[in-house]
Formats: sequence, C-alpha cells, structure tokens
Amino acid sequence: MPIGELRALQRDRLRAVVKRAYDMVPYYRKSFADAKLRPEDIKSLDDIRRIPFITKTELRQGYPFGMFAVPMERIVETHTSSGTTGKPVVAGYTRNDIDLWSEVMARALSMAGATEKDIIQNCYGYGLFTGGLGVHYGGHRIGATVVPISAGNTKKQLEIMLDFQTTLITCTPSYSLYLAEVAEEEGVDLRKLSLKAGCFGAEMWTEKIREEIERRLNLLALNIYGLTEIIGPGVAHECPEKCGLHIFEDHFYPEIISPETLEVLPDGERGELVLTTLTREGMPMLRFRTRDITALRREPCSCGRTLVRMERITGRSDDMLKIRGVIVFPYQIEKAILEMKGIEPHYQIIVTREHHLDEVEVQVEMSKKLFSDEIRKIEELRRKIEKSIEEAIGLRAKVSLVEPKSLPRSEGKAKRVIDKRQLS
Ligand code: DLL
Repeated sequence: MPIGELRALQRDRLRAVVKRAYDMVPYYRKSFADAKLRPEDIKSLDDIRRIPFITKTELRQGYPFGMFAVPMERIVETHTSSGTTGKPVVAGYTRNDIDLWSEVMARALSMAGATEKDIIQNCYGYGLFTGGLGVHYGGHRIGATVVPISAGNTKKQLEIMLDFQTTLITCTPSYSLYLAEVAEEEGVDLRKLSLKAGCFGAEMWTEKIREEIERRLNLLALNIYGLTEIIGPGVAHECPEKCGLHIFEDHFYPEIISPETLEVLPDGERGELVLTTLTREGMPMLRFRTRDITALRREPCSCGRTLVRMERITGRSDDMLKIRGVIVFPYQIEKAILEMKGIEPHYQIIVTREHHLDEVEVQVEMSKKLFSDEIRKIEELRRKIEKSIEEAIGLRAKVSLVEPKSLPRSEGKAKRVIDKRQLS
C-alpha cells in the first residue's frame, strides 16, 4: 500500500479505536480525564503522543475482564499471558478479532512461503498461550494443512515430521535446536526431511542462533514477533530478505520511546516499542508499553512491502525473563525465597541453556545457624524452597544453598540475575 494511503487508513482507524476505547472501557475514560484529553482531540496520527501509556500493571488491575470493550456475549475466545505473576493479563477476542488474527498470521506464514500445499507442524503450545492457536488460525486462512501437535513430546514430533513430510515448522528457536539435537541422537537426518522454512519466536534469539538453526535443520529460519496483550503472534514477521520484521502497521501502530524520558524517538534509534491496536474490538490497547527494545526502519525493503520494519528484539527495559517460553520476573522468585526461615536475603538467579533447554539455578545463602545444622535439615529446606519457587513460577528451578556471606555484595543495584544464555 502506498505510504500516503496507509497513513490515512491508520489515522481513521486510530480515531475510531480511541472513541471505542473511551466509550466502552472505564479505565480509558479515567486516564483520558486525568490527562485532560477528549477523544475528539485525537485528530492526526501525531496526536497519539498525547494519549497516556498503559502497562501490564494496569492490565492486571483490570483482571479478568475489566479491559474488554464489548459485552461478554461478543467475546468468543480468551487467552492469558504466560507466567504466573499474581494474576495474568487476560486478552479477549471477538469474532472479528479472530478474523484479524487469522489475517495477520496468514500474512506472517506467507512471508515464510506457506501456501495451501504446505504441511505446517505447529509445535507452539496450544491452550491459554497464544502461540498454538495463532498459527493454527493463520494456517487455516491460507488453506495449508495444520498439524496441531503442540509443544513437547520430541520423539513424536520427529516421527510425524518424517511420516507427514512436514514442510514448515513453528516453534521457539531454542526448541528447534533441541529438536535437531534429539534427531541427531535418534539417527534422523533432519536435512533429508521436507522442511523448507520455520517461523521462530516467542523469545529472544540472535543471528548466530539463526545460522545454527538453518544449518542443522536445512531450512529458512524467520523471526516472528507478538505478544498476548496486542493479539498474540502475528504483530510482525520477517520476509526472506532477513533485514528486520515487517510490522503489520495497518493493524498495530508502532512507536519507539526512551524508557527513561518516555519521549518518542526518531526512526533508527533503539528504545522501547510501544504499540496501539488500530482495529482490535475485544480489547483495544492504546499505547501499550511492551518493554521490548528495538528500533524502527522505514527505508524501502527489497521485498516491495511498504510496512515499517522493526529490528530483532535485543533486550527488555524491565527485568522480565522468558524461560522455556514462560514469562518470569525475578521478584516472583525472591518472594518465594524470602518466605522461608533459615536463609539470608541474598540470592542469585542463574539462567543457562543446556542442550538448548533453559535451566534455572537459584543460589541462596544460608543463615549462620542453619549452616551449622544437620545436613538433613539443610536438605529439607532446600527442597522446600524448590517447591515454593515451582509454585510461584510454574517451572522447576534447581536450588543450591550456599555458605553465609559467599554471594557477591553490591554497592549499587544488586545483580540478582545472571543470564548466561547469550541472547543479545
Ligand atoms: O510469546 C506470542 C508469540 C507466540 C510470539 C509465538 C511469537 C510466536 P507472550 O507469551 O505474551 O506472547 O510473550 C510476549 O515475548 O513481549 C517479547 O518479550 C517476547 N517475544 C515474543 N516474540 C519474540 C521475538 C508470545 N521474536 C513477549 N523475539 C514479548 C524476541 C520475543 N522476543
């Protein structure tokens, strides 16, 4: 679409969504009132800068359905953000939203070359996570054959991949490498399969990881980006030129801000991505702070698409981690630890990737008293902490109790997380 037309479409859609959000969602009415803003004040695309930001915190406060902009009768599906920080963010979709999602996911899969002739093995988790059903709807829209195998069960994945002659896979980049490793162990030569492309996302990865995936799986590895708050996967996707992810900006309007000053930054500068949904009915998002760090590029892409591109995500402006695809905040682990007696408030979270799977170790300092106690008691406490962390984050972490005063002290901000996965 020519840029002029696209901008006019975005402007009209912005005005409409602002009005809908204001009329239907008490949260927006209040935030507009606080900012002394009326929906009619938003006339041009630049006026978007006057709208207050919204974050995960406000969304959680609306749990479960407080952010919905339509009566419940019109919501046909819900998903929640992964992770278990208190209450999750609940996303509601109307029938039109599912259509929109199918459309953007169809565009995404088409960028990877998918047609009705393809067999898509969809190894993203089905359920409340958006990955599974997002790909599913997009595959249907294209008319491809979707194999809804979901996550896990790696040997079965390989068997199906061989027997069905899967042509396209969708999973996290780390899982694709794990698949490759299990295939090697099982004596399956992945390069002899029919795989031609894969859409990998839901977590951070690098060019180096891409090279490894492409070499080991002998396919074209493309990056797919999205988040529950906005729609799920299908906010942006790479074309085979591999020079950034095209944002489907006729539906999702991007801005980059400085996380410190909250000022909008010029194109090309790195900062935090802020997204506004232009067409979403069930849960419109006006200026959602994603916390994901990237930059926008508007130079024409050789593929011919006029859609703006975002660079690969290289970090977060908060301390959120994605471990095995699940959102984890360090303070959830802290809370689980500090409830225990016999330990000091000194701990360190170490995240590693072993055989392409994320592993978490939490080192916790023992109190002097516990340190001189029987081994049985120490082991009992260690297990208790492991259980409490698992309950808090929904993932198993290995807990090691270390000697008093053995963890590094910091004069400034304590370095609680050591991420050894080398993702940026
Ligand atoms: O991860 C949606 C998704 C599913 C995207 C399948 C791609 C494929 P959430 O669980 O809500 O939704 O997590 C969203 O994951 O804010 C980013 O921090 C991170 N993320 C998602 N895609 C990428 C990517 C899904 N391609 C959060 N690169 C986002 C880096 C990504 N980080």
